[in-house]
Amino acid sequence: MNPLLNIAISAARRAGDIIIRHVGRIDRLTIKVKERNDFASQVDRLAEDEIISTIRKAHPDHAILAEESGAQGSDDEFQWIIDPLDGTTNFLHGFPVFCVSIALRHRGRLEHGVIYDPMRQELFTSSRGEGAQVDGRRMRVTSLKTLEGALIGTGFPFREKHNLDLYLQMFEAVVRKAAGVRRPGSAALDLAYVAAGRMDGFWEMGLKPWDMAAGVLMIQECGGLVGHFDGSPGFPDDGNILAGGEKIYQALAEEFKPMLG
Ligand code: 2AM
Ligand code: CA
Repeated sequence: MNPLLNIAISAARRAGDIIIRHVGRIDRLTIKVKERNDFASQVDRLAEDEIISTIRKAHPDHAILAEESGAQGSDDEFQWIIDPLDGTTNFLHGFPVFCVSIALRHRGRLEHGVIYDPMRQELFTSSRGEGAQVDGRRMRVTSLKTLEGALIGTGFPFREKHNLDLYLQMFEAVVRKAAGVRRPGSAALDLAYVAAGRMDGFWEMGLKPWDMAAGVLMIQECGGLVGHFDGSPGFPDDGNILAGGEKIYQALAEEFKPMLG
């Protein structure tokens, strides 16, 4: 196995262990919102420090872009893109859907991606040109051709509420056409599920690079498409991501296009 992918796997597992040690340590009935958020950011920090020190031990010269500590180093050679705990709100509630996401970009191109679900101990891995695996088994995106029968994942807008009107239009269209819509609450894990064909498509607004990077590579390596709401391809730098098996991606883009200004 590629040594860089191995480092990502080892870092993700270590971070997952830290997260699991803290699950359920918060008493929702007595603790104040502020204290809960502090607790979450402490766990995020611990997990992120573990990931960064694992990487730094092997590659002190590599750049890092991480949710908690931000950007260190330049992104023109190797850059690790890290979300130490994706699905923090779920984690805080003991709702068992969250993950660690780590990607490695080289000269702007995604090379490796790892998403680890510490509750199920499921490991999703991908390297460019090598496909993607869940616990070593080859993953494939859906081959479904129409929204009828499709299970579509999404996330609700949380930051810019002015997007809510557009989002609700999209939501209505998908609810009317698809077999089901799910909102699990961890965008990175959702993207891994699209790669695995567990969901046929996915869209969400306002995501950050660390929510998406590893999952984007996985979906592409599994034959799926990733891009913008209008169906144009490419990494969604604006944070508005559309993803899915080829036909489902196109069908969602056809629904969304008339809604976009
Ligand atoms: P996070 O848990 O790492 O913050 C869910 O819609 C997705 O949005 C998750 O990947 C979550 O990542 C991200 N997100 C970022 N900020 C959020 C917020 N304030 N509330 C809910 N989700 C948020
Ligand atoms: Ca995240």
